[in-house]
Amino acid sequence: MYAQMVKSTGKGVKTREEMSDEERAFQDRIDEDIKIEPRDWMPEGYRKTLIRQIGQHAHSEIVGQLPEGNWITRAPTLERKMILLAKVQDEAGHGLYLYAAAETLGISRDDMTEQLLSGKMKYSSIFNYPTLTWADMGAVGWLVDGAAIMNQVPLQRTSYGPYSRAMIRICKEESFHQRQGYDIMMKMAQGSEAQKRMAQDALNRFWYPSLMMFGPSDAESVHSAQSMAWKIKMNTNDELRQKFVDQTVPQAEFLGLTVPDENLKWNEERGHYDYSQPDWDEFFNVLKGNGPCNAERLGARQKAWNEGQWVRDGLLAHARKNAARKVAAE
Ligand code: BYC
Repeated sequence: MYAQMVKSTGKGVKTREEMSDEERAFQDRIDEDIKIEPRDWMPEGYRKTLIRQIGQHAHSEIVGQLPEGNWITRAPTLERKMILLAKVQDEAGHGLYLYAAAETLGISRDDMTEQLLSGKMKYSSIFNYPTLTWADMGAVGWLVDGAAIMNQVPLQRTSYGPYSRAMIRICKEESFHQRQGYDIMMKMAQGSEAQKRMAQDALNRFWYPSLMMFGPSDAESVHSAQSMAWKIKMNTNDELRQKFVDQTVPQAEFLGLTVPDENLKWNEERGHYDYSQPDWDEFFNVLKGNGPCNAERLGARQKAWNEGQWVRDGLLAHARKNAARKVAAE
């Protein structure tokens, strides 16, 4: 299984002969699907890769509240407002589970936040696009949460115990998120001509950025081979992207909307849709900080961080006082 994975996904992964005894024993546990727990020995690269991926994922959940939070005050009905509010609160909870999972690897939440704000750590490219109309709330729930679930369901089986357990809880809530998004799209697509146009416009703008969420093509992916050998990732980026296209196209057809891709066609031989790749130059440019909303998103996180300083100071003072009292009592 391991040898097969390395062969199929390629580069940069040590062969069994190149591994130390500890690394070989670790790889054996991974191959036998035994979960790795925080106190277990792990290669430094495994720890670092997990911090990078879980941290990026946690930041995405938190930054991901911003484009939807933007619409809470403008939701069209009280019911829609309550649903959206609950969804955005769920994202905050997901961020917390994931920060807690990353903390078991020896990094603090404060360190991760500082790395986000300095640009050292990333968050998902998708959240650098604006949400311009109410139909975008539908498109985000349907496509963005849909892509997130496609990526996250396999991660429930990831090799690191705390990450895997966080993903199980998160996935339960994500499927509700996806459904509420699709429900908004249904209402819009069955509504007036103007509403239909808004739904189509939202699909047009979110389709390719959603495909980018799965990361660069397998040929360009830096981390996939090693991450798959360690079962930090369970699928390649292209595998999941294809799965997402196959699942989503019939949903768009059901809505009576058109996926903005002239090359989209069912390929009988492959048993999959053929589809156009997103503009990868745009993707890498967004990653460099040049997307439409990068500055706004990081500005909002920086503001929240600055404004929360007094809370962190207060908590620290309280903890210090308690510790001093404990020492005095001993
Ligand atoms: N955005 O070697 P690769 C959600 C970076 S949804 C930004 O393939 P990897 C939510 C990558 O970090 C989203 N950066 O990387 C939904 C690497 O750069 P560095 C969160 C990206 O890690 C609704 C470089 O490109 N989900 O939370 O093997 C509402 C090369 O890529 C992106 C997750 O984070 C991107 N889209 O694979 C609210 C899922 N793609 O770090 C919230 C967990 C790639 O070397 N993460 N990069 O500088 C993963 O599964 C993997 O990290 C990825 C990328 C598939 C995303």
